[in-house]
Amino acid sequence: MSDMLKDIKGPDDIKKLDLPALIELSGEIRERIIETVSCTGGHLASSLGVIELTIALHYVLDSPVDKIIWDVGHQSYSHKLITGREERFSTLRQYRGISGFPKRTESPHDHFGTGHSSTSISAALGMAEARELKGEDFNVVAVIGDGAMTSGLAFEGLNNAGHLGIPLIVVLNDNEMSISRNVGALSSYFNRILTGELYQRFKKDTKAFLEGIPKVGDRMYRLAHKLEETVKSLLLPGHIFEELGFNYIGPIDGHNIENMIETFKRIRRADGPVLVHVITTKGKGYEFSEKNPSWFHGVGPFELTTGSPKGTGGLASYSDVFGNTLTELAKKDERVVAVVAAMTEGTGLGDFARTFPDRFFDVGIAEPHAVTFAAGLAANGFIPVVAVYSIPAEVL
Ligand SMILES: Cc1ncc(C[n+]2csc(CCOP(=O)(O)OP(=O)(O)O)c2C)c(N)n1
Repeated sequence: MSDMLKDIKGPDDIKKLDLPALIELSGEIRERIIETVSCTGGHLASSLGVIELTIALHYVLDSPVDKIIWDVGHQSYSHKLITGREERFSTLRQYRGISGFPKRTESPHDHFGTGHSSTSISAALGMAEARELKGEDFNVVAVIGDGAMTSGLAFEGLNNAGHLGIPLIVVLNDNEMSISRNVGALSSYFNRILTGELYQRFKKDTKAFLEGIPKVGDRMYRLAHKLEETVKSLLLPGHIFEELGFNYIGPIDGHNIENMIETFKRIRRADGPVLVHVITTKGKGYEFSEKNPSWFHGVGPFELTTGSPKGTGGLASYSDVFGNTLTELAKKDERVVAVVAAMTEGTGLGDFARTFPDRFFDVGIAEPHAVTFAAGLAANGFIPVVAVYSIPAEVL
C-alpha cells in the first residue's frame, strides 16, 4: 500500500485527489486507525464506520471555515488524520498526546469540545444562528449517530432548527448500534425506513382494501387511489424529519464516497435545514470489530491479528462489583429494578440484564428520562437503581 496519508497536511490536500485515490486513502486511514488503537486503546468501531463519510465531507466542505460538529466526538479519528494531526496520531489518548475527542485548543478544525452525547445539533444550530446574526456565509454540519439521536436533547435541537428554518446540515450516521444494539421506537422506525417496510406494508394493505371494494364504479376507485397517494406521502422515508421542518435525503450508502460527494455538493447551498440519512457499518473493515462492534466500541490495547485484549488484569473492576452486587440484591427483593442510558455493559449490568430481562430497562441515551422514569417506578412501589456515569469514562 502507498503512503499517501503522510502528504495530507490538511483538507485541501484531499481535494486534489481523484476518486480511486480517495478510496485508496480510506484504506490507509483505516489501517492507521486500527494499528494505532491496537496500541493505545480507543473508540475503534465508531471511527472505522465513518472514514468514507469523513473523506466525503472534507472533500466537499471548506473546513475550518465550514464547521463540522462531531456528536460525542468518539468517531473523529479520521477527521484528526485529515486535519493535520497525522504525525501526532500515535500519541492518541496518551499523556500530552492528542485527545480522543475534538478539542478546540488542539485544532482550528475542532469547533466544539465533546464527550457527552447528543449535543451536536444544538451546538451546530447555535453556530448557524451566530452566522446569520453576523451576516457571514459558511456551512455548519452536525454528524450524529442513531444512538445519540435517541436523546431528548437531539430532538430539542431538531425542533428549534425546524422553527428557525436557517441553513443547517444534519448527517444522521445510522449503523443500528448505540454502544450495544440501539433501542427504542425511533430505532425501529429507522429500521423500517431501511427495509422499506413502512411503504411495502401499506401497499399490501391498500391492495387488499381495494380488492375488497365492490365494483361501484370509477369514482370509488379514483377516490381510493387518491387516498393511497396521500397516505403514501406519510409513509415515505424520513417523514418524521420532514414534519420537523427538515428536507430529508436518504437513506444513502455511507461507504460510497462518490455518492456522498455528489449529495453533499447538491445540498451545501440549501436554504433551510437538511437531514442526510447515511447508512454505515460500525467497525467497518476490520473483521473482529465488524463481528463484535459493541466490544470494539471502546477498547483497551489489543492484538492486531486476533483482536484479543492485551494483558487482561485479574482484578474485578468497580463496575463488575457494582453489577454483581445489584444482581444479588435483585435476587433477594423483586422490587429491585435497574435503569441504564445505553450503557448496559459499561455500567456492569450485562449479567443483571440477562438474569432479569423484565426488570432491566435500557432507555437509550436519555439520562433525564431515565431518572424521571425511575422516579415514576419508585412512586409505584419499585426500588429502581439508575446507573449513569458522572463523566463518560471515555473522556478520562
Ligand atoms: C450523555 C451521554 N450518555 C452516554 C454516553 C456514553 N456513550 C458514548 S458513545 C455512545 C453510543 C453512541 O451511539 P451512536 O450515536 O449511534 O454512535 P456510534 O458509536 O454507533 O457511531 C454512548 C451511549 C455519552 N457519551 N454521553
